[in-house]
Amino acid sequence: MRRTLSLIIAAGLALGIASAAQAQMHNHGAAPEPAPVQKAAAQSAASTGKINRVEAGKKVVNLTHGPIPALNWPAMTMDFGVAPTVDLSALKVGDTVAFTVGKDAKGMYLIDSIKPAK
Ligand SMILES: [Cu+2]
Repeated sequence: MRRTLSLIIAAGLALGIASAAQAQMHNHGAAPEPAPVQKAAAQSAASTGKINRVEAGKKVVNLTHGPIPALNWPAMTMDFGVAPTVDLSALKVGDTVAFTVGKDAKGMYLIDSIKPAK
């Protein structure tokens, strides 16, 4: 009995570790939070990053960004969707940029402003 219990605990710990590892994974584009009756007033979080790729036609940029404490994100490299109103034509690979990221109507993270940073 005691042995069974510790096996269960060990399994639970393993699961806990697995889900912690998953939280580290880079998939915060699709916010898994079950959005309750929450805000149309999504706040934007500001950060800086470096451009690795620009796909102006698809409105996607790949950035290596610093930590974004407001979103609880570590530093990472990722693709971002970019709001339709944002002009990507001035951005080049290798540019350091200042950007803000908010959420679109579906709760997807989306860059709502981005510009070269000095
Ligand atoms: Cu990221």
